[in-house]
Amino acid sequence: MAEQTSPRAPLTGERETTSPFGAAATRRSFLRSTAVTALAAGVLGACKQGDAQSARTAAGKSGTPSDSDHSGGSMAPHPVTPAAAAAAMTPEQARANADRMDAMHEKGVKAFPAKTAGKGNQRLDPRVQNGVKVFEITAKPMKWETEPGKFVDAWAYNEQVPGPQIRVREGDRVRMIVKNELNESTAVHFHGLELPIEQDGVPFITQPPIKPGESYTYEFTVPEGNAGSHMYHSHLNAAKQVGLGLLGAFIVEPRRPRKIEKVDVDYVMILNDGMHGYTLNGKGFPATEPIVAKLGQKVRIRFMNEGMMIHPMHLHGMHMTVIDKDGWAQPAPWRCDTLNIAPGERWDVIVNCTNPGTWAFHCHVLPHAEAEHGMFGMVTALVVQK
Ligand SMILES: [Cu+2]
Repeated sequence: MAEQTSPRAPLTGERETTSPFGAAATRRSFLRSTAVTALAAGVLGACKQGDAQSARTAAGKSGTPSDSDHSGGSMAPHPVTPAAAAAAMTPEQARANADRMDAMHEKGVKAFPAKTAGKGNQRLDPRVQNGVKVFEITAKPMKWETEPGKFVDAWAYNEQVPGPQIRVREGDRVRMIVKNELNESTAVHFHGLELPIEQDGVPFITQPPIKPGESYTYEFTVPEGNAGSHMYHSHLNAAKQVGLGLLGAFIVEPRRPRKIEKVDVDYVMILNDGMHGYTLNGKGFPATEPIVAKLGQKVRIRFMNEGMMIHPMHLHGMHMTVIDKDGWAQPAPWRCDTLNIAPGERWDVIVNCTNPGTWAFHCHVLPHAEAEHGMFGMVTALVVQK
C-alpha cells in the first residue's frame, strides 16, 4: 500500500498551467458541470435570498463561519436582491454583470491549488524506545495561512493544522508526551480508541488538566481489533481549542488488511468549520490540496469531521464505495456520490479512478463551498491522470 501522497502532481510534468483545472479537456467538462450548478444556484437564489441573509446574520452572531468570513470577495453590497436587480438590467448590463462575476470565479479556479505557508497532517515518525513508539506534541499559538494572504490565529500541535498525523498498528505500545504552551489548560482525547479510562483525556473525569507550561504523558497499548481512522484532539474548552486547530488524525493500521484495503493512494481529509472558516486539512479553496491518482488506481479517502456541522461531501464523476464507519467495517461495502460526515464521525471510502479528468469534490452545503465571487472553503479536486 502506498503512503499518503503529497499530491503536487498538478504542478509538475506535462501540464502547461499550474492549475489542474487548466487542462482544456478537463476544464470543459468541469465548466459544464459548474454551469448547471450556477444555473440552479441562480434559480434558488431568487427565492432563498432572505433565508440566506438571516442565516448569515445568525452565523455571524454565533461565531461560526459565514461566507463573508473569507478574503476572496471584493464585491460591493447589492442595494436590492439579485433577482430584482437582474430583472432591472438591460441585456448589456446583464452581460457586464456576468463578466464581472465570471472573472472572479475563473480567478479562483485558475489559482488552484494555491500556495500557502504551512502544511498540516504531516506524518510524525515516532522515536522507538524499548519497543514503545514515542510521539511528542507541543500545543502552542501561531499564525496559520488558510488561503493566500489570509492569516488566522491558530492553536496548533507542532505548528501544524491539522496536527501531525499519527500512524500506528494494532497492538503497538504508544507513548504520547503533550506539552502545553498555551495560556489555558488542555488535555488530549484519543477519539475512537477504546483505552483504559485513565488514558481517555477528559479533565476531572480521567485526569487533571494539563496546565500552561506543563507536560503530560499518555501511554497505552492500541487494542487489537481497534484498527481504523481515528482522531486525537483537545478535550478542554473544545469548541475553541479544536476550532483553533488542536486536532489530528490517529490512524491504526490493521495487522491483517482486508483485500478491499489494498489501495494505491491513502488520503486523509479532515473537515473543520471553526474560527478558520470552512476548511479541508486546515485550508480553504483555492489553497486546498488536490487528491491525485492515475487512471485505474484505487484511492482510499478517510473523511474525519472535527467541526460542529454536517458536511455532505460530494464527488463528481465517480462514485465512492463506503467500507468503514468510525473504523468499523460496514456489513457490506455500499456506494454513494454524496456522503454525510457528521461531527466526530469518520468514514472511509474507496474510489476506483476510472474516469480521467479533474473532478470537483466539495461539501454540498453550498454556502460552505461557493458564493457569488466563486468557490471557497470546502472545495478540492480529485485529479485522475491518464
Ligand atoms: Cu459543509
